[in-house]
Amino acid sequence: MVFNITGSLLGSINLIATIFQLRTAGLEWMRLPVFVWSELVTGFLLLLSFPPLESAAILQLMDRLFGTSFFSPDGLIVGGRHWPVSGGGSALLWQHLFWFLGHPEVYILILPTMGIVGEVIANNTRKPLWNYKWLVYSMLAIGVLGMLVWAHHMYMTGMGQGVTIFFQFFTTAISVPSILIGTILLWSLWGGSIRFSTPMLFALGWLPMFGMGGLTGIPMGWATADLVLHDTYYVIGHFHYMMAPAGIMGLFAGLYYWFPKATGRMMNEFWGKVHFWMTILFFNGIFFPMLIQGFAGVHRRWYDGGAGWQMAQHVLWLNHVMSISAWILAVGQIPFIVNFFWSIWRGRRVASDNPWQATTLEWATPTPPGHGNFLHPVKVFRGPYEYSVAGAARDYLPQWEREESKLPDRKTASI
Ligand SMILES: [Cu+2]
Repeated sequence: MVFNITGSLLGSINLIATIFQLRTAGLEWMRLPVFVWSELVTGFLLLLSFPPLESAAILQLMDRLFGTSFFSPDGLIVGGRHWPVSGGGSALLWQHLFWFLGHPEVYILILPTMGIVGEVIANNTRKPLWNYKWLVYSMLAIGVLGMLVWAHHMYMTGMGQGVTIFFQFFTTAISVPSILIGTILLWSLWGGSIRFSTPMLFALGWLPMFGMGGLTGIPMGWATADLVLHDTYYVIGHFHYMMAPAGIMGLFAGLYYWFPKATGRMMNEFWGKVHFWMTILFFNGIFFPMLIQGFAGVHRRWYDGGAGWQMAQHVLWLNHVMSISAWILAVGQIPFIVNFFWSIWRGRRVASDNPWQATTLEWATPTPPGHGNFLHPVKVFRGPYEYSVAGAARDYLPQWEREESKLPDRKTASI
């Protein structure tokens, strides 16, 4: 805990110092790329949600080793014997502390991918993100609301109607910024001259996967629907759509996008596309059938996968679909692994420090970036996504270049 608090303090001081440093370099809040925003919100969620879990883990360790009973109730029988402690603890307290990490953790994993997808979409549509500011506000709103919804995992614990209503309300509320983010990123495609590069394919794949993950979550945010769906494969399907197809598609988008900056070489586009199609198709082959099985009532903790249950018989064949999809998905990662390592040493060298003709600051660094990142101090002159500015010589105006567009007032291209 002491380490946590010290770490948090040092982290905050570092963050504030960095922000001051950035302001003197001309970087205003609304000039930050969305990926930086997403990492900022993620950083705060990490600071706020991990210490409670770690504290809870220490308390649990004390229950196990030193005879305390933070989480052990009265009359607990383990292995046929009474638990040899005083009791009086609450098992539900453990569940609360776990989900106080567990829910924000979901946003910790998905928020950075929202940022990555924003970067990749702006770069590959060659136009500013539509409603950049509302994308930022939505991510901030998710950061705040994400701390207030943890007990929607616990409707079945009998925690009472008042508490349930609180968590239903905020769970429903958090779908608003989430849907806004999906909509903003989707509408940013409108009217763009789209480059279907590998990172862009993964970013485009992220959109429907994030949609599936988000929309399938809404019914479970309501206690009445959750009575039916709780602990079924529907939950597993929903959760994995968010964490695996959406989370991992976003991760790959970022990996293919920043690979040339990190290594100085391009990854192979053809094998990147093979990897994309294998991944998106077979991800769905695994997780979509789970939603169907969940509606049929297949329980997540049946040891036999449903074989011994009458109500599961007509959806049992989907287990094979999922298993086969999982194997093909694994095979589909081979092109990526080979491409990744082959490209590190043998890939085509990048022609410039900015091979995607991007606008954000990381592309002003040498390739690969050395110690201290920038060779010279950089100054920021404009918003993060000044693509296709009318009157400009090229279809992108990097943040660090002084050249002004001929349009009168185009300080933030994002409104
Ligand atoms: Cu949750």
